[in-house]
Amino acid sequence: MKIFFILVTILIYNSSNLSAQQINIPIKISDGIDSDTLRFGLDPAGTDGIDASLNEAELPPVPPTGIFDSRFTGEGIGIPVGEGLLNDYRFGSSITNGVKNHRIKYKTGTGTTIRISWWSIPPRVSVRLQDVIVGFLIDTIFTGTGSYLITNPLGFSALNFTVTYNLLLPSSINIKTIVEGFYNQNHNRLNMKDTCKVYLRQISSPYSFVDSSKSVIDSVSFTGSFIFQNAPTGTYYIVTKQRNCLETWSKTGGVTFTQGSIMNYDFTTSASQAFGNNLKLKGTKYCVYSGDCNQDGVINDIDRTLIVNKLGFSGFYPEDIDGNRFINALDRSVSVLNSGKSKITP
Ligand SMILES: [Ca+2]
Ligand SMILES: [Ca+2]
Ligand SMILES: [Ca+2]
Repeated sequence: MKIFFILVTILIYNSSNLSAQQINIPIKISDGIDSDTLRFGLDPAGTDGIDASLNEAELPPVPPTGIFDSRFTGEGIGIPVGEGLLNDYRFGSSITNGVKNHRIKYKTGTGTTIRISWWSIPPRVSVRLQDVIVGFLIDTIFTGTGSYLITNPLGFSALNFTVTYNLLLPSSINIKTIVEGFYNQNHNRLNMKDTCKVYLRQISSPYSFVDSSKSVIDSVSFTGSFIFQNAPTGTYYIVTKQRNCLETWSKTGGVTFTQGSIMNYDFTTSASQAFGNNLKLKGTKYCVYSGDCNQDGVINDIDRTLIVNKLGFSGFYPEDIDGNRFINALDRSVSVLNSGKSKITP
């Protein structure tokens, strides 16, 4: 008897381990007399179908009139779960951003109304309940803790149950970078603030884009905060692009990126902070090369011609290499000095 008890305990322990879904949210459906607990959520092993490993099992057919029942169904939404499920987990994880379409159906036993209750919907998850007829006769969004009463469960015997997950927290990198031409050594500041675009790229060929962000580089701190909404944790190259500078890649091998955290990267401390040491020392700061007015990745005669054609212009132009809002021989001279330089990529 004792051995049997231990065996059962182990079996229960193992099966609860098996069903450790990453996101597992209960709701209760009750007709006031009888009730069921239904569960939904996400797991990397989850599919739209029946996932036995996640404790999903097809229910028997809906019982006859007079017997309470509630379940997730795939009817009408193209989800292949047969007669339906008490547990309906889908593919995803604790960092998923996305929408999952479920449908619930229910019938009263001896009760006359249906109450749906929830008490542990996690932050950044919401559920929209809608009637399946037109979608606005019942249309309510629930989060956190609460309940919803359906007074006419014969008229509304099924509801669309749309779950929105916003679990991927934004990540940010404070990037310090100096545009050579804008940098005023005497005052240790930039002549102007300017927008910088940053791309995260894979560290192996073909170095695909992972995410991008845009921010303004402060003229005193030389830093901008770049928010990334999509990139998962990994190792990436940080690639900067600015108005008239060479595209510049971060150091060889890439940079560790931790999703949901605040990180820092400094291009100004040494040449090797850029791939191929593609930075220029100005005073004590390593700067990105200025002069690529047409942003083709190389500084050459074409850029110089663009500057010459705008000599005497005032305003905000990519040909204004030093950022003083005026185009003259000084702008041209920076481009000439950097002639022949090009972006260096893995
Ligand atoms: Ca499933
Ligand atoms: Ca160019
Ligand atoms: Ca200028």
